[in-house]
This record gives sequence, C-alpha cells and structure tokens, in this order.
Amino acid sequence: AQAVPAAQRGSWTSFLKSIASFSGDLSSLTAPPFILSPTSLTEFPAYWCERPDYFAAIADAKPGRDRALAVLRWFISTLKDQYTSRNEEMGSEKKPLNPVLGEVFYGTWADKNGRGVTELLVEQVSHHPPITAYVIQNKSKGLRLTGHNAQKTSFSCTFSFTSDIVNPLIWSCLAGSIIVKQIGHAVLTVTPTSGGAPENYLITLPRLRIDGLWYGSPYIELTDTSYIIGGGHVSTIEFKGKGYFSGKSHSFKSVTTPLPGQGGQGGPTETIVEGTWHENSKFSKGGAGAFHEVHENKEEVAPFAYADDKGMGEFETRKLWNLVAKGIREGDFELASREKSRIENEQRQMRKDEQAENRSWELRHFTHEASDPIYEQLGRAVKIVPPTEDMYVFKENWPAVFSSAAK
Ligand code: 0T9
Repeated sequence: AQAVPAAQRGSWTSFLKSIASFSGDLSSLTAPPFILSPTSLTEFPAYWCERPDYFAAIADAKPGRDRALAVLRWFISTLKDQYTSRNEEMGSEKKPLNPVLGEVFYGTWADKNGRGVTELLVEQVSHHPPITAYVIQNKSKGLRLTGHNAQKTSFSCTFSFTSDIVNPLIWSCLAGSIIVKQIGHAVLTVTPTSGGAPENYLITLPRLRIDGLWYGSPYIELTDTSYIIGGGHVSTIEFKGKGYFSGKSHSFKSVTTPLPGQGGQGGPTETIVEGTWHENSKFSKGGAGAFHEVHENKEEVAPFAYADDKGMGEFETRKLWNLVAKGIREGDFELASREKSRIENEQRQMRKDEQAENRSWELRHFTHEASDPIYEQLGRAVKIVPPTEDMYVFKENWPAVFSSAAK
C-alpha cells in the first residue's frame, strides 16, 4: 500500500518529521512533488455549491422545520466534494497550493430548471496565516452564503513503539494523524423574494483528521461537531469515523430541534438523521425514509476566464498559478518550483515595498471586522465556543462579469 514513489521516500519521511515536530501553519512546509495538488485553496469555496439544486431548494422550502432540514440537506450534500473529491480524482488527499494575499477566484453555476444563476466570489484575505473569504449568491432565490476559512493544525501520535532510531519520539509519530481545527464560520442568509425579513443561519465547521500519512496516501475523516443554527431551529451534526454509529467511515448523526422562543414551535420536537455524508442518510426520528442520497452529477463551477476580465489581472488564481499547475500536472517539477519561487519572491517584494512606503495591502472585496453579531446572537443557542469570531464583510463590489453586478 506504499504510495510514495521510491525516489521520493526520503523526502516524504523528512516532510513527515517536520510536520510531526511542528505545529501551526502546514501550508508553508515544502512537500515532495508526488503529494502536490495543482489547485489553490481559493478554489475550495466552490465545493459549497457543486449541488446547486440543493442550495436553491432552501429558498423553496417552507420556513421553520422544513427549511432547517433543507439547509441541513444542502450542507450534508457538500461534504463529499469538500472532503473526498481529491481522493477520487487524484488518488489521495494532496497538498493544495498556498494562496497569495489578494488572490481571487470568480465563477458561476448556470441557471437550470428555473433554479437561477449561482455566483461565487473568493478572495485570499490573509497569507500568514492563510485565510480565505467568499460569497456565494443565488440572487433570484434570495440566497447568500458568506464566510471565511482558516485552519489550525497539530499532529497527533496514534501509537508509539520503542526504537533506537535517532529520535524515537518523532519516529514513532510518523504513523500519526494531522488534526485540523477549522477556524471561521459561514452565514447563510435567506431573503424572501416576496418581501419579508431576511433569515440567517450560522454554520460552523467540522474538525478534520488526516490519516494514511505513513503510506503516502492521506485521506480525511471528519470528527467533532458542526452546528447549523437559524430559522428557529438548531441542527447538531456529530461526525464519527468507522465503528461508531454505523460501523462505516464518514458517519454522521444529526439532531434537529426547535429553539423555543425563536419561532421554533410546532412539529416534532426532534428530527434525527443518520448515515454517511459521502453516500446516503436516512431519518431515524421525526421522518421516514431517505434524507439524502448522493448523486454523481455534481456541477463544477465555471470560472470566469481571466482573459475576459481585465479587472482580475495577475491575481486570478488559475492565471497566477498557471505554470506551477502545469508543472505539477505534467511532472515537470523544475518548472513548478521555479515558478513557485518567482511568485513567492514577488510577494515578498510587494510586502517590502508596502512597508517602505508605509502603507498596507488593501483587500479588494472585503472589510475585516473584529466580531460578527450574527455569530454571537445565533451561537448563544448552543453556548458556542468561542463566543465571538471575526468576519469579513463583502463590499458588494461584484466585478462586471457577474450578473449580480449593478449595470
Ligand atoms: C476549506 C477543506 C479545507 C479548506 C482544506 C487541511 C488542508 C487545508 C484546508 C479545510 C474547505 O472548505 C475544506 C478541505 C481540505 C483541507 C486540506 C487537506 C490538507 O491536507 C490541507 C493541509 C494544509 C495539508 O496540505 C497537509 C499536508 C498534506 C501532505 C496532507 C495531504
């Protein structure tokens, strides 16, 4: 089961040693070529909408329990793409390209069967640590998802054995796992197109465990809990690996309850859904039959070609990383690393120039706020930790290529 090419075993072992003895920002560590992905993290927010029908269905659902379950169904439907698609497409989890400050990704999902156009705008709002902010909007349905993502990584030793190799502690850890705590959250806003007050849903993110490192074929398992709070309901989604609820990998159990005093009256007091997030799940209380069945027809976002929009310039992710990605895809690692160094040097120079001129980089699409009142207010229902989080507020400046841009 050894997936590491013979010529890269040494560098894989030293990479593992550096992650085992290091905690913080893994994105900046140099990894051997076989584990590199040609895709930057700025493209990842697109995973939230590769099943645009489930997203649109949220607006069509009746407010209350039905809508809370529609939000849950859409959320569950995104997890397969977010966390197993690299394994399916590239054979294992791979190390994404570490976005530069100001990197952007714009794209769209076409209208189909009257569900409306869905649009995506992403900006890398911090390089160290990496933070990605995004907006996903279906204007005709009155839906908008905004959020930001960062990660705190640590290493966990799963077992140890005694050995007299150089550093027994570190060596015994090489079969351990990377634990990724996701920082950040998302807010889904549903604005009734017929008028009426907008409704907010706070979405918190699961913890990741990356296993399979020893064999060079990393894969993700989700752990811990995610909450979806809004519309008078709270869904508590517990993630477990093999052998917990169903004896299967990628298991989850979700409990949706009304929030008394927040419009959550009436209907069953509890709805429980159980199953696997990458395949199927069903109701085990408060409903019957299938809850979500994965379908293969995912719809990838159509990026706006950078050549078509002068405004995007050098910072459009696929343009910026073009030659690095080409090198990784075609096995020309000299090209990949030369181009990567060029990009990194340019970035260092930009930061130096800013410092020398006593100015700082200005975000294109977002403004940073120290706290998020929606997170605080909705999070109270589950005594959320931490009690507040920062947020990135969209400046409403859709580039002209988008249909959401006022013309
Ligand atoms: C938000 C997602 C996130 C980003 C990635 C941990 C990870 C960077 C963050 C959390 C998305 O909504 C969902 C999916 C995958 C996550 C990545 C998986 C991963 O391995 C990387 C980290 C930084 C590494 O590259 C670790 C080293 C690598 C050799 C292991 C494959």
